Amino acid sequence: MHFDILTLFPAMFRGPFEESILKRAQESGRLSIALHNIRDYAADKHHITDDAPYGGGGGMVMKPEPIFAAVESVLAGEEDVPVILLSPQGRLFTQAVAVELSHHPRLLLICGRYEGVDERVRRYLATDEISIGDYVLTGGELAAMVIVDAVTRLLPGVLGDPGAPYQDSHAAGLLEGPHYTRPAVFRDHAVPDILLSGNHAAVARWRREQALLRTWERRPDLLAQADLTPQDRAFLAQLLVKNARSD
Ligand code: 9D3
Repeated sequence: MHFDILTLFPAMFRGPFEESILKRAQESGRLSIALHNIRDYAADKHHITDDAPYGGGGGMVMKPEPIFAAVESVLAGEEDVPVILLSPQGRLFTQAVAVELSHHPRLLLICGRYEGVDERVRRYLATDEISIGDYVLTGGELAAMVIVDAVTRLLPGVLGDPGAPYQDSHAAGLLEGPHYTRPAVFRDHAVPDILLSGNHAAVARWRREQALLRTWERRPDLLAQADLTPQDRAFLAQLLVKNARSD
């Protein structure tokens, strides 16, 4: 996967991209990231990238010319590369969107600043517009980092062993249950006996039920989309009955 990121603040990215999994993915050639400073594409003497909004009002708007020039120069006629504008008005970034994006070989991300970008960027340059959630950031840079991170871990080979438990899609769409490691008793708090029992089938069932329980308690909205077995549904039905009795 190759990412081109257009930003006024390329230095913001250096730390997150130079550690851990993103660093290793780059070293192994599975990920490459090119940071492009939008300011370098401003044609005027002062490299101005923003201007006052037409119609008045406060704040500044990012000018279209440097962003169009940057995208055209970076893509150099290459077709079918999604041009993604990060903005609070975009479609919500979810795991399904991360999976969709991971199927492209190359993505271009445009990070806005100030009150936003000139509407012509959205209408005539971007092919997609994404928000990472309903809260207000100072710009698109952190959103771009979130997308790079979530997409990269989906690329083949990036997380290593394809049979590893954390790649188990069985739990997809549910919250995870509790995890424990040594010691078996920490400050009087014991690890659940079942995990020490050696009964693998019973452990698997317990973990599944803990995941279902936690999802039901904290994110019941997720259950509607989750891939549930008849046994899962029976467990949830029994939770519902217990809950009704305790009301
Ligand atoms: C007062 C109107 N504001 C919209 C809520 C203006 C505004 C605030 C912050 C316009 C842009 C921004 C900067 N945010 C982003 O560029 C951004 C963002 C976000 O703020 N939240 C979630 N996802 C994203 S992606 C890009």
